[in-house]
Amino acid sequence: MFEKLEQFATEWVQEAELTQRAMDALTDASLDQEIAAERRTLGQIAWHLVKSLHYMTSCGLDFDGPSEDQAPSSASVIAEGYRKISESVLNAVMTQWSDASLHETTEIMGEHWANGASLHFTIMHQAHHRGQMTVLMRQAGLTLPEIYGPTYDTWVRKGMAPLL
Ligand code: NI
Repeated sequence: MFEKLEQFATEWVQEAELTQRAMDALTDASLDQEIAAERRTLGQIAWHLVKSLHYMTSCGLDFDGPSEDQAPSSASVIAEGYRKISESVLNAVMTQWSDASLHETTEIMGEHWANGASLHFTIMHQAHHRGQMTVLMRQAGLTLPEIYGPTYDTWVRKGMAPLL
């Protein structure tokens, strides 16, 4: 639950930067990497992150999002889509809401959610799917960006034994 717009802005800028790193590391060929046969692919999860930010419009914010439901086959289109909407959601929150708006509630699937809680959920949801992405990215043979700390590749690059 965020109580103040500035708290959200600070956290969002950091989290969006980490997510953008993952998005920018995608390649077209990697997008077809599946969780399991006939289940979501890396491209679909990445696109879900782009699309799902637009759910915040159901809490009264007004900003544009991509209309395509199907995940694009271009990694750069997905990465640019994320760059755009992650800035749009921040801009909408900061210009259309006040600290008081964060305490106002919206009914979401029969539950009353404070807007500040919805924003927090958005960040947690993003971290969840970003974690799924990095596993699939590894399976697709990509070099992973650092998210909350060094990766296997970081240790190798530094000439150190990778931590288990
Ligand atoms: Ni989801």
